[in-house]
Amino acid sequence: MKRLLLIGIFFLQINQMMCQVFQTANKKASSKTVKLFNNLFKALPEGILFGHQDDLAYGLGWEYIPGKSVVQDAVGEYPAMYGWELGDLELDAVFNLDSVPFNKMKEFIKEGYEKGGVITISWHANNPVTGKNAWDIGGNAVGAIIPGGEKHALYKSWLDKVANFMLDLKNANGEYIPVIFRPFHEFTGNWFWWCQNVCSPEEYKALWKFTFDYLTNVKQVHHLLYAYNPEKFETESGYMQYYPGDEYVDIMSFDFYQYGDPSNNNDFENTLDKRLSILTEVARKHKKLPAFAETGFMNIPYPEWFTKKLMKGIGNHQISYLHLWRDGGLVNGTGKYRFAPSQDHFIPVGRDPSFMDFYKLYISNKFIFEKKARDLKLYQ
Ligand code: BMA
Repeated sequence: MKRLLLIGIFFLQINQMMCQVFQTANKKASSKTVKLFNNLFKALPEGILFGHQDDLAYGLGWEYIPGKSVVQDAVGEYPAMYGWELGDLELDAVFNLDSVPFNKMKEFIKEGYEKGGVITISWHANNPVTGKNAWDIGGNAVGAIIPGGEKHALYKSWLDKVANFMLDLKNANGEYIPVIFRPFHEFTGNWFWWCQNVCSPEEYKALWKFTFDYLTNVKQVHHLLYAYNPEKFETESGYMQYYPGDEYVDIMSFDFYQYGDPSNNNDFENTLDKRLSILTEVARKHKKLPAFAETGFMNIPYPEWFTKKLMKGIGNHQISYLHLWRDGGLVNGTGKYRFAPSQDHFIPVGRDPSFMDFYKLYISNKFIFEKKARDLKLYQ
């Protein structure tokens, strides 16, 4: 009897090991979070989850219409990933920096999760030293908020608010909704107060580790997967320069946008291909999930950008997800723009010409949208 029991336990353990090959950085991660992480690995050969920022909140010419979605309007199906943004939460604001009310955001997060989708959250936090926005690079801000810095207590109070927000994200059964958290992104640029021109690798790593440890061990937030996310890089060592360590990261990603006129050069797809080669290789070595965390071509002036540039650059690289940036619609006050095709009256002649091309991406079978994401049962 005892022997049978031991054999039973042995097979149970083998089974668990087979199902959870990939360890999350947070060793106390909730079972749904561990499942999501492992299911995303399993889904790599199935295609790339398609995501869109603020998708359920607004598009060109509309905002907060229940059930409405930019991607669903374009192709008839919701995306598989929903991105949201916490900037200004640290100031106790009611709305984020793009005018999305945080209480509505929580509802949208639940809605996306209930559709079987994946949630990712970024944080354009204000500069903790100058009090200006995330794009203000003054004041050696990272040095000031890491342990020992004069604004450290302030930063902890900000993380308390981030934790409270995260701990409010529960499904209908009261379980926490897993979130891919992507703080301090694009650090290889020169436009945020955490970027390489104003923050050393040591400072950045200290910030990342403190953030992880505080949210995990002090605030007991156990439903986050952490995404490391530079913008530009040319080599593996360049990619790894600010990497805080395998124990602090779940997802390796980067951001890359199209600029200029892509009709007379192949720069975007060539660079994308090269960076994806570096990314997928380094992620494989470190047993992390590779992802393309932000992309787009503002207003899509080259209508075949999705197939001729984006898909070309992606080629056969296996990445977990691709996330298209937001459509600045009625909100924000800085003018209308879009990264996904959108049918708004402000587009002068008929439909946005990029619709057809986006539809080709949709039917290419290379991407995962709502239905397939649901079929993949990412949380089970
Ligand atoms: C940027 C722009 C800004 C926005 C920020 C945070 O890339 O879209 O308008 O405030 O992201 O969402």
